[in-house]
Amino acid sequence: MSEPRPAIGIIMGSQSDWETMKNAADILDTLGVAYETKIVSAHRTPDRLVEYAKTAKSRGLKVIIAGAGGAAHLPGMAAAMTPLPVLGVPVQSRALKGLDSLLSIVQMPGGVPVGTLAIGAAGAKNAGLMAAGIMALMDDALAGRLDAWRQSQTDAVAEEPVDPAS
Ligand code: RP5
Repeated sequence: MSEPRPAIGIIMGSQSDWETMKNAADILDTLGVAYETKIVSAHRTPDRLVEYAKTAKSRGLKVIIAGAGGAAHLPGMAAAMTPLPVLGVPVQSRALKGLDSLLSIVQMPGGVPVGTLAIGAAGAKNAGLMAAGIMALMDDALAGRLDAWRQSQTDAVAEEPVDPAS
């Protein structure tokens, strides 16, 4: 049996972004959503970015998760070249702790949207959850898995705090 065609594209500006972006991939694995991953740099591989963004929809992708750090132009440039929803993840930079990444991604001009998540691992995880939520609108089985995951997260929260193990 062939693998399901990926509906989610996870792209990132550098290999160094993978530690963060893996959090998006991990939650999609947990929820059973097929995805593809690719390093696409707006600055170092601009032709790869153009090819990726312009063919994303015709290749069957439904949502793009784009993570980058510093002068993080990848999500915005991808959004400029595809009608698909683009979720932007600001990767935590060494110099400015990701504030530069956040501002680079979030301040898009009206007309070219990027749904911007939190800086770092939480943002990547939530981008994966949001992408799954979008796909769940068209997939009842996935909607059920997402509901179950959310319930297990709720169930895992204790009523009272305990002292950490010494
Ligand atoms: C950005 O520059 C990447 O998204 C990465 O977050 C940052 C640093 O890249 P490397 O110098 O680690 O390759 O393009």
